[in-house]
Amino acid sequence: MDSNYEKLFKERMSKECYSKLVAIQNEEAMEFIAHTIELCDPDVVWVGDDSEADVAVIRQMAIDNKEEIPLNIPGHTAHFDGYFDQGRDKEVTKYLVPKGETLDSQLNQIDRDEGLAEMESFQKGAYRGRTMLVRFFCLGPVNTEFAIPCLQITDSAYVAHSEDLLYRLGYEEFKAMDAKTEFFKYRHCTGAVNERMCSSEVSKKRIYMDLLSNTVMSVNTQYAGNTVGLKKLALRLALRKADREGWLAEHMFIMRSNGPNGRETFFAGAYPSACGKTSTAMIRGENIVGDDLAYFRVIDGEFRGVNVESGIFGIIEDVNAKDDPVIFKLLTSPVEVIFGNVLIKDGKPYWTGMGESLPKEGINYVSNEWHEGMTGPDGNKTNPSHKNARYTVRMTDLENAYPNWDNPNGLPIGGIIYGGRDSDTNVPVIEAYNWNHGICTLGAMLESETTAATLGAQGVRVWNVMSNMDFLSMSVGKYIQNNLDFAKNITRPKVFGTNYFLKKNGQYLNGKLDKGVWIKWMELRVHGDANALDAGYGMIPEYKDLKILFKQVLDQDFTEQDYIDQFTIRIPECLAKLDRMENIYAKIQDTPQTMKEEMAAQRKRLENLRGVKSDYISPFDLK
Ligand code: SPV
Ligand code: MN
Repeated sequence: MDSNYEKLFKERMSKECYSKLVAIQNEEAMEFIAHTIELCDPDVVWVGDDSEADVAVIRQMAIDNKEEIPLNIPGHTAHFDGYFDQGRDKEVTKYLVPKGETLDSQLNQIDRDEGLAEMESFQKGAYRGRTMLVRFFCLGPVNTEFAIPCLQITDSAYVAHSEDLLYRLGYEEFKAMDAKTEFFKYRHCTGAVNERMCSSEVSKKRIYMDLLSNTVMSVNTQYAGNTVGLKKLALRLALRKADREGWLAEHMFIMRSNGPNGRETFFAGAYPSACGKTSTAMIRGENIVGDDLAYFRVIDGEFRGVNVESGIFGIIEDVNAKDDPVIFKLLTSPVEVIFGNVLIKDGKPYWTGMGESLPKEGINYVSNEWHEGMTGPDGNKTNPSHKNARYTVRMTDLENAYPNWDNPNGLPIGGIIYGGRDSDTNVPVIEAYNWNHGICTLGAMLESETTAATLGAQGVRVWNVMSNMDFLSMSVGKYIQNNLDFAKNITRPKVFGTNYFLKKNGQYLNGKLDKGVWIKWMELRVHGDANALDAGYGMIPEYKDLKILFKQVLDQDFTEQDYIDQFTIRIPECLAKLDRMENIYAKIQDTPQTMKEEMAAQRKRLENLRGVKSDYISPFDLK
């Protein structure tokens, strides 16, 4: 090792940490660590390996430094983010673009030199009086072709603790890798904090991504979507790596649906945040493989996927014993759980929709002395728990985890599902005619009404390509083309669309558990075991199959009127959606030809159907 590093490291770390560090023989990693020490100037540097003892050190550190508060149930802690730090912050999340290079104009960006200088000015000295934590993790199953090693540096034990729950440990992966192995690097600085240990310099919050060096830097934020390097920050880097190497990195869950006679069918699904992604992965009677991020590769001619993560950072609002029994049980069991931005009263966590009445005061995302009716620092009304309050748990603590969820070769994907929050256009479930039609009209035309998972107004309909729009690190056209091209010569998964949010007279038309029926119908379709009707923009279920499935899965009667209400083809709304999409894609320079053709063909089919039938077509009138 470079003797300058040796001196720098030995000065700030224990002998034990030093020997852990030098067992990793990677110059790029050492340089990144050394630069961070020089820039951020920590009092102490702590290096963790994959041992249980080190994981325990981090957990305790988060409590000792008051980033987490222990709760009554052993293993449970609560963490709070600042009032203005309750979600991913798109405004200040930017790509660093070197001079002379261009990045798609849709992407938020800043000149690389300018951005680096600004970031370094905010990170300078940010670890003074603090401990710099050096951690090694792995995206995807370790020691496989999916694996991407990641080096996380942070001064937040909460960030490192979250990563222990959410990701596979990667110290051994780093020790084993050679100098050429590509890895991702993250430097996070909490920055100035208030008395609640939350980042307080809101105006200096920044999340900058350097695609050139596979590095993400964040400062003056704690919310996991902005700081936990391996989550959404890694997804942006992984998209580029996948583009170079010919695989796919997606914002998708993976789950197993249990079909007739022990048949297993795996589905992956993309839904914008807070639109039913986790609950689809957790459908009762089925098994979860992962709930947020998936990598896909072709292995031996098969389309296979892995869960990039090993835990869940899920939305807690409305998780209750009736609707989400498995998660609810876990959240009340003595396993490791980090509650984020819930309400705490007498050591017990509370959240909206948990199925019991909430205390009228306690500690929450607003204050240590919150009470009902209190307004926030922005003058707005506050809630007991934040709408984007979350829980962090390990996959292995879920009783419905698919036993082989960590299969090193991934799992064969039978169906891909795209779903958004849509009150008036799409039917609850539809199947694309083929791969290209599915990618273009369900994935690339995905729209959703906004939620609290990102900062800003809620309920606005926004276009969100494959629910990956927030994380794209290349042009939209190229990303769609990569999806079209992926796995060209293999049997591809079927592509489906779902909509859990259809309304009539302001009321939702579907119950929360109905997705259990849609998945069974999709399972049958993957294997050609059910017929379907051509609705002009895809294939929809027949009444008789849904009637049987509603009885089988939910013991409910599905009436003809239910079928008509839910599966009426709304041609004006479908055409309006096409208008919006054609407008959007006309402005995108590299819209794939296939995309244009699929949109034009869709329009023609819908117009023909309207010509033969009417604007609103009962599914009973389709043949
Ligand atoms: C999402 O918002 O899509 C999440 C949570 O999964 S975050 O970590 O904020 O990305
Ligand atoms: Mn997500």
